[in-house]
Amino acid sequence: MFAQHRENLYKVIDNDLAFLKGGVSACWYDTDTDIKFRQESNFYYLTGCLEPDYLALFDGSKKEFTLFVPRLGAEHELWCGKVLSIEKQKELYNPTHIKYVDEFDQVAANYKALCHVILDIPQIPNQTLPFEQKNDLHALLAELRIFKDEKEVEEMRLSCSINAKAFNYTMGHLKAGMLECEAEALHAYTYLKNGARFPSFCSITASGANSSTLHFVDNSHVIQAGQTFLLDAGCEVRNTCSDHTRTFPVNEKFTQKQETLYRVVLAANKKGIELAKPGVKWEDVHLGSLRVLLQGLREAGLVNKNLSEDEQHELGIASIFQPHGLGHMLGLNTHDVGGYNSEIKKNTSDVRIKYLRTRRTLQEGMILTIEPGLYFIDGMLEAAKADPNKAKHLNFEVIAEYRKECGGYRIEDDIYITKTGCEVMPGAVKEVEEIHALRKLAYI
Ligand SMILES: [Mn+2]
Repeated sequence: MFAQHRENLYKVIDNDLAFLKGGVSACWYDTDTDIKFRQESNFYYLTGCLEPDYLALFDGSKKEFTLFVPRLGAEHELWCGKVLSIEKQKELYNPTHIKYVDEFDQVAANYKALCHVILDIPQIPNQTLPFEQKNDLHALLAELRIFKDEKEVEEMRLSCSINAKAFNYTMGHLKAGMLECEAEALHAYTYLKNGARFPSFCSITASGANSSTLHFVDNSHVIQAGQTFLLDAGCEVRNTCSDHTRTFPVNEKFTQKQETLYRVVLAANKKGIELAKPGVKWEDVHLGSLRVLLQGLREAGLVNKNLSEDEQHELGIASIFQPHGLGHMLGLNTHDVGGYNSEIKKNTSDVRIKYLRTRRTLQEGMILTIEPGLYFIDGMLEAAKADPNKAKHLNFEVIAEYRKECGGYRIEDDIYITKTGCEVMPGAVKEVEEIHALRKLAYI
């Protein structure tokens, strides 16, 4: 997998060089307490190396890869364990040449070509290089990283299947009276039990109205009976990030109103999955899903059914309830690289698509999330109320009734774009009856 990634790199850098500095080991502020190390994704993509303080130099003219490893001694062995031999590291990472980091300047002096680099990762101090540099490696690698090969898809299936187990376990064990962070623990217990060491981002475990904060990470409230609960979380398998969201009742079953809105979001989720295929623009998938959300809101009475659906769609009425985009690229980062580039620009004028994390046309090999949502966000609703063009489409009394029982909703799956459509990666249960069955187990 990594040798193939390097081949792909050599094609785009031609006879030039590329230099990458891996993630560096770090401690909490002014202490000697280690921060768990997580490799920088581009470095991992090209080397497969998961350890800190390495450098890598790629020579496009010879298609050679030199790995520079830290020179670690007895002091390191005392605190951190056995130091891998040079032979072992050669076997693990398969570089053309292997050198120590302190030999870099001497080795680099032999090269003269233009060097593509990444200089703008805040946590990684820059390196002085003896080459003429071009800071475009981030963009070059992003164009490669958006297309996943079969081995990367396998890693993603594994990451997703562990995350699916963690979600099902949480849904089968969460009870009223627990803290939101206990839900985080139920989820983490399962992915750790299955060998995934890291969450792919700060888990969002939000009860009731807290789930209308899109990136809620406080997770400190007591979960109350009768609320809805939103779990948005993922894990990493060798840096491959899964990312799912499920919304479920704190009680054994959704109330009628809770279930009505759940089914609206579920229909929008399924529409997104149905529309995602090669050749289709991501914003059309987003808008298609958003229209289903609008139709559901009309049927449920939150949006005025007597006025034109087309007009409401154009006006972005559904975006009052789901302001965010339908999803994002997924891979070695949760919000993965490659959403935009110098040709694919954001559209900030259309309220429906201004928060899209990509505007690409879908192609085979991409992995994205599909995550429609429905939230009651005071600021959004107040702004709509103050705008006569929008206010007439909304039934604020009905919205107030729903808000008494319903927090925010999101249903997120991870999809892989195939030749003809998309494959939904393993995910937790999402049909109402399946959710109710798991919730029942929680109270046995
Ligand atoms: Mn996501």
